[in-house]
Amino acid sequence: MKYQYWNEQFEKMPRPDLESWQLQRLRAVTATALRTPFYRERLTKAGIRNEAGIKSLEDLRRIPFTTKQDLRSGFPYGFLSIPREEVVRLHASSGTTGTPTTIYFSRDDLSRWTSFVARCIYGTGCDKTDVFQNMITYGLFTGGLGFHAGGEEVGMLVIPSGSGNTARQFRLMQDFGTTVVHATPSFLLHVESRMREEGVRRESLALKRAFAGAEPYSEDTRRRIEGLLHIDVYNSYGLSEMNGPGVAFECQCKNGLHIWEDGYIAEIVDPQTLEPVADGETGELVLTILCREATPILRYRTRDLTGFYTEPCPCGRTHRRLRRITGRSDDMLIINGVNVFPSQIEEVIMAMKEVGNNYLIVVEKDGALDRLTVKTEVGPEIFMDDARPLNALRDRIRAHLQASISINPRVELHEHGSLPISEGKAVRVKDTRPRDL
Ligand code: DLL
Repeated sequence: MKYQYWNEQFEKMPRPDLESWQLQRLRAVTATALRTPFYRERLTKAGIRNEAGIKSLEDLRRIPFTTKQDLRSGFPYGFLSIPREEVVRLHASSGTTGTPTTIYFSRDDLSRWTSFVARCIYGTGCDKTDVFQNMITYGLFTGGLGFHAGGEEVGMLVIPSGSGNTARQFRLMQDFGTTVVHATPSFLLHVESRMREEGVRRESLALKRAFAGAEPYSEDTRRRIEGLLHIDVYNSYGLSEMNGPGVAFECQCKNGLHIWEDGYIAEIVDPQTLEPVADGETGELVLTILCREATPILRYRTRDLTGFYTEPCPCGRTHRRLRRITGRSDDMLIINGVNVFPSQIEEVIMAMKEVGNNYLIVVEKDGALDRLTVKTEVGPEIFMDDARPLNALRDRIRAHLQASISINPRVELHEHGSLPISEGKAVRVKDTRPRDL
C-alpha cells in the first residue's frame, strides 16, 4: 500500500529527535503554564519555578496531575495564559455534569490544531478530490469546527451539514457526490438504518470513507458500519481539553490510533496508584498538550482507558499507537458487586447480526438488588409478531452476555428504529439507581 503523509518530517521523525522536540516543547509549555494562577501555585509547590526546572522528559513526573475538577475550579479565566485580546476562539464542554470547562485558542493555536486534524484526514488517503460531509454538531463542541477547518486545510470540498436530519443528509450526499463523512459511530448506524427505511440505494452514493469518534465503540460496530455502508471507517480520538479531535487517529493500516507525539505527551497510568503501567498494559491515559499557548494543560487525567501497541506500524509513522478506547474509568457500572463496562455489552450484541443498530442499557433497583436490562433493536428483516425466533434470539443474547459479563441480564427486543437516538453523543446507559451521597 502507498501511504501518504501530511507532514512527513514530523510523522516519521526518528524517536530520539521526537523526544528532544518534546523536551523543548515541554519546557516552553511549562513556562507558559507558570503564567496562570493555577499552575504558578501548583508548579511552585512541586519545586518547579521556571522552565529550567525541566531538565529531561523524566521531569514530567514531577508535575502534578490536572483533573476536570481543577479545570472547573478555574472557570472561566483561571487557565488563560495570554492576554485576553490575543484569544480568537473558545470551545467549552457542555457542562451537563457541572460547571463547564473552557478552552481558549490564539490564532496560532487554531492553526496548529487545524494542521493536526489535516494530518489525520490526509493520512487516511483523502485529498482535495474528496467531498467531505461533516455530519457532526457544530458550536461549542469541538467536533464540528475542528474537522471543518482540517478538511478545508486538506483542500477537500467541505459540506458543513451538522448532525441530524437524515433526509437532508442523503440529499446532500447525492447532490454533491459526498465521498467522506464524519459522525459519531451511533449516528452512522442511524444513518444506515434510515437509508434502508427511505429506500436510498447505496449505489446512488459515492461514499468511500468515514471518520467515526467522540464516543467509544467496538471493533464489531466498526465492522458492521463498514459492511453495511461499504466504506472504510477510521477511528478518531480527541477531547476538548486537548483541543478536540486530532489527538489520535488511525492510519490506513487501521490497527490502533497514532497519537501525535509532537503535539502531546501521552502516559498510561494505573488509575488507582497513578503509577505508570508496564508497556502495553491497559490504564488511564494522561495527556500533556505541547501545541497550545492560550490554555496550557499539563498531565491531564482523561479517565479514558487504553494502552499502547508496542510493535511499530507498517505505515512508517514513528508515533505510538493507542488501542481502541474501551471506556472511561468513571463509566464502569457496578451491578450487584460485579464490574461491567458498557463496552463489554456492546461487543457482545453488535457481533450478532440479527441485532439491529441501536441499544440501551438500563440499570435500576429491584428491592435491595440491582437489575440490568439490555434493550436492543432487532434488524429490519425480523418480524416482531413471530414469537418463536424472537424468544430464541433473546435467549441467545442472554447466554452470550452471561458468558461475557457474568451477570444474567433481562433482554428486551424492540422493533427496528424504535429506541431513542440522540443527535450528539449516544446515551447508551440509563442508570436510575439512587446515588449514595
Ligand atoms: O469528543 C472531541 C472529538 C470530536 C473527538 C470529534 C473525536 C471526534 P469531548 O466532547 O471533550 O471531545 O469528549 C471527549 O469523548 O475523553 C472520550 O471519553 C470520548 N471519546 C472521544 N473520541 C473517542 C473515541 C470530543 N474515538 C471524550 N473512542 C473523551 C472512545 C472517545 N471514546
